[in-house]
Amino acid sequence: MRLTSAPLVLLAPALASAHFLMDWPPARGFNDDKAGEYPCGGFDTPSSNRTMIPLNAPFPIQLDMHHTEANVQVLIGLGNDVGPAFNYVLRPLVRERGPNQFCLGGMVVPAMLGNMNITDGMNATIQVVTNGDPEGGLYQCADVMLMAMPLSESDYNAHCSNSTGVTAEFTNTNANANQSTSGATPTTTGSAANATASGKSAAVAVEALSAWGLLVGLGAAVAATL
Ligand SMILES: *[C@@H]1O[C@H](CO)[C@@H](O)[C@H](O)[C@H]1NC(C)=O
Ligand SMILES: *[C@@H]1O[C@H](CO)[C@@H](O)[C@H](O)[C@H]1NC(C)=O
Ligand SMILES: *[C@@H]1O[C@H](CO)[C@@H](O)[C@H](O)[C@H]1NC(C)=O
Ligand SMILES: *[C@@H]1O[C@H](CO)[C@@H](O)[C@H](O)[C@H]1NC(C)=O
Ligand SMILES: *[C@@H]1O[C@H](CO)[C@@H](O)[C@H](O)[C@H]1NC(C)=O
Ligand SMILES: CC(=O)N[C@H]1CO[C@H](CO)[C@@H](O)[C@@H]1O
Ligand SMILES: [Cu+2]
Repeated sequence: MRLTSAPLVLLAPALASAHFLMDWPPARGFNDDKAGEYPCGGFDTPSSNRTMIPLNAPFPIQLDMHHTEANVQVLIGLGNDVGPAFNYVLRPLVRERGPNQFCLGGMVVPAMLGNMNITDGMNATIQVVTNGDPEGGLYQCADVMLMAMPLSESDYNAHCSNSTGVTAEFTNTNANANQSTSGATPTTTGSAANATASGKSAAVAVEALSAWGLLVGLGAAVAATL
């Protein structure tokens, strides 16, 4: 992103249709025409240059949103070349509003995902899915190495900012972001609506969902304070 930020500024009008960009961890690549191809927006080959992210400790995902609202979901696949196998949900559907910088804070890859023990140095690919223009999905992937070392506060903060007016509602719905329309009312379950109604009850409701239950609860609390 550091390398491309200057051209992005220059080309800003031309990039109005760029859907969304995954700035950190840096995406494999972005191609406006292929952004709707599952998985990874047309980039099938893992990057040889992986970004180190912490295992079992919080990290941010920094996105650059080019729509005024979007449904956002974060998936992860474990291994050196996950192909289309993004088997774990790191963050269920988030309803985001407002253009430009959007940070998904407090992301955590737990030491155990499903029945997989994640070890220091294991590789993985994180995929951010949003809804399309107006149908289908938009996809961006980042290849990472999971390290048993937390991010420093300065590293975290350097990759987590929200533009003024950007808001997010966290849900615990199972809906995939690419299955919901671009409208203001994505298809969600009753529990999703409840999750945004009260941080406290949301935390209780999602606890059974284990790995990301706490995060969703925290997220709802954050959303409630916005
Ligand atoms: C939609 O995304 C899910 C994962 O969230 C994926 O399994 C599915 O293949 C995608 N659908 C299409 C049509 O690409
Ligand atoms: C992770 O990927 C890198 C290349 O990006 C590779 O050098 C390394 O061996 C991989 N780690 C494991 C545990 O396979
Ligand atoms: C490798 O990744 C780092 C951090 O993501 C980035 O700063 C650097 O420019 C990348 N290098 C190459 C050759 O892509
Ligand atoms: C940005 O907003 C998101 C969602 O509400 C939150 O997770 C994140 O912590 C915020 N980050 C900053 C730096 O405000
Ligand atoms: C994961 O680690 C736990 C605790 O060390 C162990 O009991 C379990 O058998 C491991 N599971 C796998 C699939 O290796
Ligand atoms: C479990 C639960 O409390 N479900 C409620 C969620 O909210 C809807 C209305 O938005 C209620 O109808 C459900 O009973
Ligand atoms: Cu778009």
